[in-house]
Amino acid sequence: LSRRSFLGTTGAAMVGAAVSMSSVEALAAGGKQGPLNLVEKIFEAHRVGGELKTGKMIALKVDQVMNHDINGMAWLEFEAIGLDTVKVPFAISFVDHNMLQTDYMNPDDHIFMQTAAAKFGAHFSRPGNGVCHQVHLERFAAPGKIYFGTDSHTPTAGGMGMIAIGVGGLDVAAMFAGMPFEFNMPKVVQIKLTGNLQRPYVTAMDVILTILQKLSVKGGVGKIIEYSGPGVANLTLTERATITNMGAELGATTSIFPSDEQTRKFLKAQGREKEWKALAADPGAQYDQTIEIDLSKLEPMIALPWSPDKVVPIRTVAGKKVNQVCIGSCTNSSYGMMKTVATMLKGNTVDEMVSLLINPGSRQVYSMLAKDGSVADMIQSGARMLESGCGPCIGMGAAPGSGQVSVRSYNRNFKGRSGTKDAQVYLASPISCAAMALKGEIIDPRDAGIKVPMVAEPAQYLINDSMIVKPKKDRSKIKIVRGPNIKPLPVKEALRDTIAATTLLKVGDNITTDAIMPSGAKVLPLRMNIPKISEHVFESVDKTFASRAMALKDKGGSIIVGGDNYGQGSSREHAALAPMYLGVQAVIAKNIARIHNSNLINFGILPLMFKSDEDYKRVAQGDELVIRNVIKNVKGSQTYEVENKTQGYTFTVVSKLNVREQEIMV
Ligand code: MIC
Ligand code: SF4
Repeated sequence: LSRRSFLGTTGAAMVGAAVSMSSVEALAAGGKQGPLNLVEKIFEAHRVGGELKTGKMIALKVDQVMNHDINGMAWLEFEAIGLDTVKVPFAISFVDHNMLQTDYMNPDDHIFMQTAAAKFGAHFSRPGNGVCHQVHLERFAAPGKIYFGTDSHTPTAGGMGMIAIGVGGLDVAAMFAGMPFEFNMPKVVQIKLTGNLQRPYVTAMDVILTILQKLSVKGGVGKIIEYSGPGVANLTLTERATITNMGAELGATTSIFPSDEQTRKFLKAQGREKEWKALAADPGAQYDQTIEIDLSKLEPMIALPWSPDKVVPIRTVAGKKVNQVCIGSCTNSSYGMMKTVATMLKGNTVDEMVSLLINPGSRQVYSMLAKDGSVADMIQSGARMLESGCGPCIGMGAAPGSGQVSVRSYNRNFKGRSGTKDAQVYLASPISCAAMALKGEIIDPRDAGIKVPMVAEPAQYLINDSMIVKPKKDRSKIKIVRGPNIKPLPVKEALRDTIAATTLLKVGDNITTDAIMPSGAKVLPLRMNIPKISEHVFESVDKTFASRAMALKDKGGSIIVGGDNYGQGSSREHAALAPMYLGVQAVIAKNIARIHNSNLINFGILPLMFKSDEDYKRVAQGDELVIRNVIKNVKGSQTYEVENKTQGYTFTVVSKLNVREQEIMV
């Protein structure tokens, strides 16, 4: 293993931890008797170590792995591991996020990604081919498989009856290298669906918005959501994918649907019927919790600014003027839904105060809409067509004006994510969005007086994989192209035995990775340039954070104090990597969101939890804290005494690292 980068410590530890785990732990033990739920079935078929038991460590063989262009770093990390080829059955890189080409930076990233994928034997989905989750669902997802990606919405593929989980880039680099994935088995929650949706006005988006209203952005933490019940059969595969996509907003590890005739129908229409198999929970399977939802009772819903769980029925907030509407993204881009929108727009005109932007999630859907005339109907109505990519969802173009109201069929509306800090971003179904674009105000689509057709998914999709570059057999002459935007990985220091650092920032509950490390057109092109991107850490919360942290970097460094669900939202590893670069030693929070927690560990920042709310309340920004015997405690009691030198008292915090994480940490 190379010692050139932080992987010298972290990567080596990851490899070591994985190898020791899979050879030491005997497979014979740890199985489960009796009826299995769907998650357990797929886990058991992939288990290479550990136990199939809630809260216990389990190691899984991985079938498919992906990264995308804002986590191109995963290739730098893979390089540092020192292998010349990926060792996982299927690997793919997508370019879909960083699509604006206003200078050399993003195109440098694209060519780096393409040549790295080619060199190491991965597939490459070219810019313009679509958003990773939509494309993966169409062309690669298959029932029963296990799939990991550097993106929190990887669970979109759970609609296909597979396990699909979002993780950090370094985890993906390890999986590119063929390592199993090890984690603590989450709880499995059953959501039992009954009844039928009141189509066309009530959609899959309204299902998941309703679930978000009930469970909140913390409701899925530490859980996998398994859908079942008589209501499932009537949901199409693409509707299921909308629901599993936004399971990420619940904080769930992933969400999954059974594989049935709907699944077969979709795969057949994609020319992949051979990949189908039926999969469902055994009768009598056990769950940690069961929630029932009657689909017939749902109505059109909307999430208010600035959290996807601030959900209310649309009719309760009707009448507010709308300035921008965005339809598409990885959440709601099925052909059927897009064609429905086109038919609503046909012969009508978008309100003169509304800018309507449409980004179909994949080139497949876009081409089909172009062929059948839907794109012309959209353009004629006054819509602005964007390319198949993330676009406005991640603030890459189309930022709303100051204080403007933007309604989107997307999955996230965190403050500032649109590119405009005070823009009021709402989330609703594509049908609700189209009605609002025409009426110029927030309106329940049932009250808009617009005909909404029922457009079914087609029996045959338009298949053309020419923008997915397959790996070549002879890769010896391929050179990885590194433009000036591709900077080497920063070096990670070893974990200190005594952390004596300043509480540089204290924040409240539900702080998102968007707040820690913003996205948007100015920041995203810096993803391969850690010193530069680090200047933007926490800029919307505290403009001086980065410079104050840099000043303390050589004087003991800093500590961040967080509330509940710290680091919720995305898989953004830069939300850990950039703080590491700025000298952050530890995060002490009430609790830390799953992917962010592992990103912190991967980049050597110690994730610690308060034992009482009182301790959280008492510690103040600016306090000097000292934590001793860190190394011993990481591998031992995982309990740490923290001396607050400024206020003169001591409190206790804990870490919850599994064996593998302990090895990575020290
Ligand atoms: C997002 O939707 O926030 C992103 C951009 O797709 C992220 C990925 C990232 O920031 O690295 C995600 O969801 O994980
Ligand atoms: Fe792209 Fe938005 Fe989907 Fe993230 S949530 S993958 S930014 S479309």
